[in-house]
Amino acid sequence: MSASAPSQVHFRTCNLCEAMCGVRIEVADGRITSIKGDDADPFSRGHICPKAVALRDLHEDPDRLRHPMKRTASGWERVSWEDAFSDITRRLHALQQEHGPHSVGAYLGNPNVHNLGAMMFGPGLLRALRSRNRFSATSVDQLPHQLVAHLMFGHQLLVPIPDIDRTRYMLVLGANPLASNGSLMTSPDVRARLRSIQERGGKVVVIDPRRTETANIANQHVFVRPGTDALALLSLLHVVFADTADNVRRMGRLAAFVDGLDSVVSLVRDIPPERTAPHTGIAPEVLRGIARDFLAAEGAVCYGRVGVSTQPFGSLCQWLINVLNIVTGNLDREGGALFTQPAFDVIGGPRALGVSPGSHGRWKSRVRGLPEFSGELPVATLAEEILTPGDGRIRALLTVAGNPVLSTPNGTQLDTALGQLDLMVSVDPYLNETTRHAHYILPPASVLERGHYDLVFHVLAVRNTAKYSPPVFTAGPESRQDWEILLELQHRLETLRDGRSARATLQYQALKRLGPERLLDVGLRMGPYGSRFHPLKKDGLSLAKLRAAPHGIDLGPLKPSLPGRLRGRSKRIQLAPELLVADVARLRAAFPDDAAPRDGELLLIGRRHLRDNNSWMHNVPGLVKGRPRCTLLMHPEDASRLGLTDGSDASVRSRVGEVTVPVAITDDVMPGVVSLPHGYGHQRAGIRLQVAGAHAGASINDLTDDQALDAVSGNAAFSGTPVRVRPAAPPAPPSPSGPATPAA
Ligand SMILES: Nc1nc2c(c(=O)[nH]1)N[C@H]1C(S)=C(S)[C@@H](COP(=O)(O)OP(=O)(O)OC[C@H]3O[C@@H](n4cnc5c(=O)[nH]c(N)nc54)[C@H](O)[C@@H]3O)O[C@H]1N2
Ligand SMILES: Nc1nc2c(c(=O)[nH]1)N[C@H]1C(S)=C(S)[C@@H](COP(=O)(O)OP(=O)(O)OC[C@H]3O[C@@H](n4cnc5c(=O)[nH]c(N)nc54)[C@H](O)[C@@H]3O)O[C@H]1N2
Ligand code: SF4
Ligand SMILES: [Mo]
Repeated sequence: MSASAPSQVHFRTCNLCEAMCGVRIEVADGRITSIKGDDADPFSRGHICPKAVALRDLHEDPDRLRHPMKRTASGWERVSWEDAFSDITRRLHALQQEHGPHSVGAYLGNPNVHNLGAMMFGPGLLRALRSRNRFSATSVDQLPHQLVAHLMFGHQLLVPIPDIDRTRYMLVLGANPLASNGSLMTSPDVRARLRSIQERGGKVVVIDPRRTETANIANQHVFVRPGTDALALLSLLHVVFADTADNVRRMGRLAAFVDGLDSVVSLVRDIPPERTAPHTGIAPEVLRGIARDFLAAEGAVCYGRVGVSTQPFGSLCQWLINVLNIVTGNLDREGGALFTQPAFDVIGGPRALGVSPGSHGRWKSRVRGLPEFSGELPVATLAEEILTPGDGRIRALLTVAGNPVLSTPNGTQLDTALGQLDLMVSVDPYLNETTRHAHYILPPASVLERGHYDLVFHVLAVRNTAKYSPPVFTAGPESRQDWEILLELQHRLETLRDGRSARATLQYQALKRLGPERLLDVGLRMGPYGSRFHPLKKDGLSLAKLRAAPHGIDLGPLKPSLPGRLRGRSKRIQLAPELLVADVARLRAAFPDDAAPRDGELLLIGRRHLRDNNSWMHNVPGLVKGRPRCTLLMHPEDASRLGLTDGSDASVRSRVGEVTVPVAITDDVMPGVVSLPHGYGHQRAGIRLQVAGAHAGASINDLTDDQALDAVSGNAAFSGTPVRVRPAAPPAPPSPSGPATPAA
């Protein structure tokens, strides 16, 4: 027997979801032999979910692309980085010369936010494109949170974070952290954290059209008709204000820097729970009970996520949730909702290393006139911007870590549109439903071959911590990091446009040498805990300090920070931004008092499973094994009315499309509601995902409607898509007289 090399142990943060779990990775002979939770991580304390081991599977996946690929008439061919970069930038430049800067669009997907290098170098490339046609997964996700934070607190990332570890009452709308592991609430081992609310005598209440995994461990679950949460929140506020206490006093110290209380009070005066109950399905006494408990708790917080953002009144929901926390004195208070103080401060730190405070409506999309937010347009309009002829049409598209064919509304239409581009370039490790349309795919090095620090999720975490993860493996000489690809494209585009200048070349070379790590070091040193290059502050945080603490550093619980942390000119909280107040009229018009229910129509909602991650982890065998999960959940009453049995195939039809999926009958969904997970639909031809292809499922976004938006923000309104469901036609029996001949 030959002796094998001793194994090495690496500590790291898992970057697959927002929870930032510490992992302990053992490597022997260049291969991963184990991945476990890191017990010494001060934040996650050993917790991981089943996806952590996928870090190895993703790294080793034979389908993961390892060199640049070019699509040719005879199929995909390997090309050199040099040939790819030069041909791509030459063609992009030529298109922009001929058709203007906006003829090139860009779509940035979710994994960018989990990638230090992409976060730091993406903005440079986008600037170099000079295009107004920038899109991202933000507008199928948290756009309302950012718009509302921008309008109320003066910065798009000033998102109040639930103080889950100290609260005594947590009201959850449209989030299922037991499956998602928490979102805009980075909280590893969220189950334990929710349990401890209950252990200290507090309550967890979930409002959701489905009795979810989270609802199952909550003290109370309340069904709500999809898309009506804004009405419920208005009525909740009505009850709060009808309480005898003084409205100003109730806000406590916040009253000194809050503007607009009176407009909110008068807005909800005629919206008692009795008036909204017929729409929401929530009994008035239930809502009154919630208001009572919320007011009585020593520290209460209302938290709403994807289910209340991706709906027609997403911005109203996120606004009213903040309003509820503020008017009950629970913002900026222990046990309520607080702002973080991250070590790398993209909000309050140096401008050059920061994220802009946000902007709204500086320009509109060409076809539908949808407003820009912070330099981006709603992705629901991407397909029509490609398909609609005329000046300013998108002719070339760059996608970076995105799969919009499966993740954006009316994916079928986008699928068609992508096929009509003059040039499409995808920075992505997989040949999938989206990238199959690319002319070039540029695959980055694997996640374990790069250093990691969560620039974004520390901003959104329930506790202040900091951790740097060095690479586990060294990337080969032939591979490129995401940031290197983005920087190279940027530099070449700028050179083609502006000519070769000594200054630009120096800047490019300097950035290339610095890389994300050195920039991170600068940000940490300049940050609130940093050493600031000051000799007397040498104990402060720096990259070296983080390297010396491989499990991460605890910086303590969230602390009150207002009004100092507010941004914007007024440095005051805007409780009643005009844009949002005005949208209440649209809400009221959508739900008139005498509305009659629509016959036979069901409302479609999504769902997540612990073992999924949007569209891109179905190629990991360990995560897709077991019973198929892409099923249509349906209440027994609806199933029997429609003649559907458990496990039978149903055809689901919406305004934009039709899919066939097996039905799973359960009273976990409310009558009138059906649920399908997103991220499936891997049956499309030409993808290179062997495992996912064998677990194809159907894409919910072949049903969701690109015209259904939150009108204020332009966010996709997935929740509550009207659908009709019927038994799928059984496959035609084979004809007894051989193959059928076409009818004459
Ligand atoms: N396992 C896993 N984890 C993930 C992901 C994943 O795909 N899989 N994705 C990651 C990403 S990108 C994100 S953004 C987060 C999202 O994190 P969460 O927001 O927690 O996501 P979901 O589990 O989809 O929870 C949304 C809930 O909203 C409910 N809902 C739908 N419509 C309505 C409505 O009209 N009103 C109300 N009140 N509820 C409604 C749904 O039933 C569902 O329970 O998860 C992240 N983590
Ligand atoms: N109906 C419905 N639709 C939804 C949702 C829903 O709840 N319901 N949720 C929405 C939400 S919250 C989100 S965030 C979006 C996600 O939307 P997208 O970001 O468009 O989709 P993902 O499925 O996350 O695809 C990620 C892509 O990034 C690639 N990738 C993974 N890691 C890396 C990397 O390190 N570098 C690079 N360059 N590429 C990488 C993967 O191969 C994949 O192609 O989907 C949205 N779509
Ligand atoms: S919960 Fe999220 S961060 Fe933690 S191990 Fe699972 S995927 Fe990774
Ligand atoms: Mo997301």
